[in-house]
Amino acid sequence: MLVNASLLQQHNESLLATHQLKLAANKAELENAEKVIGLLSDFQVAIPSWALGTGGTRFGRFSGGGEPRDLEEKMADVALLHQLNRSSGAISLHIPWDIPGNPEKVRTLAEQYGLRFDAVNSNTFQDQPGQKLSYKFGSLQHVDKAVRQQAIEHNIEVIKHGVELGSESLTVWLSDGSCFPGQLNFRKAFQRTLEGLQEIYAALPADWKMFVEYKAFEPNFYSMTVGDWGQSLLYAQKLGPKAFTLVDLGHHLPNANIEQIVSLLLMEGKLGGFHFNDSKYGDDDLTVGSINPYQLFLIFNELVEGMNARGMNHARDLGWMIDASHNVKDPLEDLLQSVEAIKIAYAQALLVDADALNAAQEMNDVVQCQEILQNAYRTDVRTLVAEASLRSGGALQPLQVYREAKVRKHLIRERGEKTVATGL
Ligand SMILES: [Mn+2]
Repeated sequence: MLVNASLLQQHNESLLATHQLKLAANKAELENAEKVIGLLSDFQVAIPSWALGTGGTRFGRFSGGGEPRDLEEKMADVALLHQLNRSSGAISLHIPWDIPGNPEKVRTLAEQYGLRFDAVNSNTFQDQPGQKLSYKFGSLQHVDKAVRQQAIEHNIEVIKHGVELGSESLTVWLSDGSCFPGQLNFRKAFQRTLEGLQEIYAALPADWKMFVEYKAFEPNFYSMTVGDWGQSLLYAQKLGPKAFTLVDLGHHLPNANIEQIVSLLLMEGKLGGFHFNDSKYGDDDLTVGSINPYQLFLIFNELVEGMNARGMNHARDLGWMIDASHNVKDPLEDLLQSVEAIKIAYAQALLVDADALNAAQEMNDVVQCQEILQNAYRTDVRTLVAEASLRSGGALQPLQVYREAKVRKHLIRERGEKTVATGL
């Protein structure tokens, strides 16, 4: 469902006077306010299909009601988010959970909603019903060539689905690894995985990218075969120019300096994409910016600095996506919060005075460096984010409209109390 246009308009009108006062104050204080608003309007964050339903833990899953039951309903949910914030104009599919039955129909629907298809995601971390061979001991790393071949074929199948929908990238996340010392020969596991990735890479269309996502631990707890950015970069370098590292914020060991990782990957031209979420302990899949918004800002600061250094287009040259799914919030409300947090951090990073920071760094003026960063971080940019949404036809306060329109109540009436959106 989409929100009634007149309700959206009423909402914006009711907040407009106060909004304009705040905007005038922002513009008086920030000389690049207009530029920031323009960049925010261009910025789009892809929504993963699996975040539209309530996530679970290995202990249980509590359905929220009104969750999308199929791909069309998932697209409808993303279209609603995009209607409200004008920044969620892309959807990332998971195969086999979201195999498009009728690609042509799905494409037409996406066009009607103004959505495009972001990276398609393969799945060799689960056994599917009727699957011939098991991934219990890994997929591309497996000691049995037949299992490796099955995983390669699945990834090529995923590319085909993506091509049908107009997607331009494949994200490969492997759960491969080992749970106990001695279980695996690290070198053989790496080589087998590389060979598999090479076959998948060879099946990529000319204008496609492959994102190699890493993760420090879980589901394997002793070693992961793509365990950190060094290993991912090694694969990406060996694969070729269409292969890139994908950084998922939750896939690091505690206290890792993710902003430094981002900076160096950008320097090497090997940062391909991003999965946003937040965490306190591990891969917690919590709402972006809910635990450590300063870290998110520092990451964006390096992204902006690094992209500018390479003359990259902020909105188009990297894949931006949310990857979170948990179990206590309305997933759509959570996604509105996530996108808002991303735009806030991005806007704050755009406020960093790069020349002044560079000058302070060259003078070893450590205090001034911190002042410059924190001055940007402590600026309230919410009005700039709201203005970008308003100018693009969205809501000044997307979450508020979502609640005023009683979206979840309508969705439950339409789809029922107990529906399941993900394949977990
Ligand atoms: Mn991820």
